[in-house]
Amino acid sequence: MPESTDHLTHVEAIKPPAGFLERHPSTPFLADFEEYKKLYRQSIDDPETFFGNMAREHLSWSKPFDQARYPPGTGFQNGDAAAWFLGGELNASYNCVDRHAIANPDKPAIVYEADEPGEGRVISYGELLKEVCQIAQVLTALGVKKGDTVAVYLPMIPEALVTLLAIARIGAVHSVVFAGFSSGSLRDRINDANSKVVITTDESKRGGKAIETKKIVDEALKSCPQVHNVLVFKRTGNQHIPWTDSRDLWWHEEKQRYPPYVAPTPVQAEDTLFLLYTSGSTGKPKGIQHTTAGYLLGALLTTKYVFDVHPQDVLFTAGDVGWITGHSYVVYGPLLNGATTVVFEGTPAYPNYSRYWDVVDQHKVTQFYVAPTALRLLKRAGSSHVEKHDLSSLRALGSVGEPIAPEVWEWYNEHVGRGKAHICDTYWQTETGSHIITPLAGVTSTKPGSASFPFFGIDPVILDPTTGEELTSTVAEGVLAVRSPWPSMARSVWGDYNRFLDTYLRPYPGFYFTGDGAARDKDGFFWILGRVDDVVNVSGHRLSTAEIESALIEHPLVAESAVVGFPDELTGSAVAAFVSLKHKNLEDVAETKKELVITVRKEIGPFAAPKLILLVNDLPKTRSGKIMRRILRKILAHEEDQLGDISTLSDPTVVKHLIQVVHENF
Ligand code: 6R9
Repeated sequence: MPESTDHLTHVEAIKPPAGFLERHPSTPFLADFEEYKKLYRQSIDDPETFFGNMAREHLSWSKPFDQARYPPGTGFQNGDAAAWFLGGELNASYNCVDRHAIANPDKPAIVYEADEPGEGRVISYGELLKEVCQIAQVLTALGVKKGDTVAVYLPMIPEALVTLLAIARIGAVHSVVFAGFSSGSLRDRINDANSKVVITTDESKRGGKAIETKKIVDEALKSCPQVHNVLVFKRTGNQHIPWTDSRDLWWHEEKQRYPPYVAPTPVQAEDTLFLLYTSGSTGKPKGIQHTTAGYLLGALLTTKYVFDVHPQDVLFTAGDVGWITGHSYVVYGPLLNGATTVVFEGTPAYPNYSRYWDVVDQHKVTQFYVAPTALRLLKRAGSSHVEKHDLSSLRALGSVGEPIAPEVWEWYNEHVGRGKAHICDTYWQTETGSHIITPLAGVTSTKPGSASFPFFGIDPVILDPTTGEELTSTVAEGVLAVRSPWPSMARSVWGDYNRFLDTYLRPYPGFYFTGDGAARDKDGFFWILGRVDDVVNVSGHRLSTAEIESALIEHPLVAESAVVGFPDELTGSAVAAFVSLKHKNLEDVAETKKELVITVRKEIGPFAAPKLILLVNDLPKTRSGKIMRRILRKILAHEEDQLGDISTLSDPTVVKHLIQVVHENF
C-alpha cells in the first residue's frame, strides 16, 4: 500500500461534463446525484424491495420469484452469501436475445470488427436468435444437459457470444478459458470443471497473425479423457489443422441440421450460469461460480446506470470475452439492455494506433470501455492518431482492471472525450460480477484516479487490516470490504464452497473481503490502492505469483523461486522472478533465463511471462521457511534502506547478496 494518501485530500471533484444531456438520446435514467443518493439509500436499507422491484421491471421471468432475498434482511447472515429471487424461473438467452428479437428483429445486436479492417459484419437480433437456437440444438445433440459445463476457447468473434447464449439457452454452464492461455492451463480448467464438450476455432487472428487455436486445444485434450466432442468454428480455413474424426465436428456442418428456433429451457434463479477461472493467492485457479438471475440483474443495471446505455446506443468494450469484463460488458450487459455491442477481434495497434478510433468513428460508438494499459500505449503513441477522427458520438468512457493514473485520465478526457464524455473509472472483480464502486455517467462528479462511490446495493467499508475493525471516520485507509451481499456476487468456488468462504467471507467475519487496499478521502470518494495479497496485475490481467512459481518449478534446473510484482510504465505492474537453481556455475546465463521465460509462457500463457529473471543463491526465508516477498519488493524498488525488520530471516546475510544481484541486473 502507498506510504501516504494525504495528497488525495487536495484533489477537487470535477462536475459531469457540460453538454452531456444535449447529446442524450432520451429522458435520463436519473435526474441528478441527489436521486442517486436517494435510491442508493433504499438499496442499502431494504435490498429486498429495491432489487425485487428492479428484477421484476428489468428481467423477463417465465415464473415469478417468491422472495427477492433469502434470508431476508441485510448483511452476511451466518457468514454465508445470500440467495436471490428464489422460486423464480427465467432463461438468460431469452432475456438477452428473444425479447429484443420479438420487438425489433432487424435491430443490430452485434457489430463485428474483424482483426483485418473491413472484414467485419453486423448481426441483427433476429439473426442472433437463429444462430443461438441452432447451436443450442447442436449442443443438445452432443448430449449436453442442464447443469453440465461446456468449455469455451474462442477468440473475440460473434460466435463467442452465440456460444455463451446457446449454452445458457439449454440451461448448461459456460466456462470460458481466455484464448491466450496455454494448453496446460486450458487442460487444468477443462478437468476442474469436468467439461465434456469444448468449443473452439481452427485458428484465431490477432494483430495480423494467425494463432493455432485448435492445435492448443488438441494438446490440452491429451489429458482430458472425459471430453467426447470438440465443436470447431472455421475462422481462417487453414487446411492443416489437427483433426480427430471420431471427436471433432465443424460448427457450420452441424448448425445447418437444425431449424431456426428452439424454446429456451427455464432455469431456477440460483442455477449456475457460468464459471470463470481466476487467480488468487494460491497456485490453483478458482472456478468462480455465478448464478443466473442475480448476475444478469447486476450486469443489466450497471450497464444501464453506469454507462447510461439506452437501447439505441452502441457500446464498445475493448476487453476479451475470456475475462469477466467481456462477460458482463461485451455480452450480457449490452444485450440485456437491447443495445448494440461491438465485438472487436484485433488489437489497438493493428494495423496502426488509430484502430479503436476508426471503430468509434465508423460505428458511432456511444460508450467506450477499456483498460488503462491500452490507454498508456495509445497515449505514448501520440495524440495525432486520435485527432483526425470524429469521436463526437461518445458520451461515456470507461476504465477498468487497474488504477488509472491521473495523467492518463486527463489524456483520455481531453483527447478522446474532448471534455464532453464522462470518464467512469469502474472498480470491480470477477467475483463481484459487475461494477461495485464507480461513477454514474452524467450524474457523479469525478476525481481523476478515484472510482468514486458505490453502486446500488454495495455497502463498502474500510477495515483495519490487522484488527479487522471498521474504520468509520470519513478519511480512512485500510483494506476494502463489503458489508452486505448483492445480487451479482459470486456464490461459490466450483466444487469447493469451503475455499470460497476461506477466501472471501472468513478473513474478516461479517464482510466480503476484496483483496484490495483502499482509501476514503474527506469528500467520501473511494481510491483503490491495489492488491494486498499475492496477486500481480499485469496489463489488467490478474496473475497469481504462486501460479507463476509453480510454473517455474517445472523447469528441471529450478530449485526454488519467488515471484513478485514491480511497477512498469506500460503494463502497470510487471513480473519479477527470483530463482535459485539446482546447479550453480552455469555456462550460459542468458540462455537459462530465456528457457525460464519460455517455461512460464508454456505453462500459463504469454501474458504471464516474467519481465525480469534474477538468478540468486538463496531466497529470503523465515525460520519456518516462509519466503518474505516484502523484502524482494523493497530491494527491487531500490528501497533497501526500508527493509524493516529482517531479524526473523533464517539467514540475514542473504539480503546483501540479493541487493547485489538486483543492482547488477536492474
Ligand atoms: C474487472 C476486473 C480484479 C482486480 C481488483 C483490483 C483490480 C479492477 C479496478 C482495479 C483499480 C479499478 N481493479 N478495476 N483497480 N481501479 N477501476 O478487472 O476483474 O480480472 O477479477 O480483477 O483488478 O485489484 O481486485 P478481475
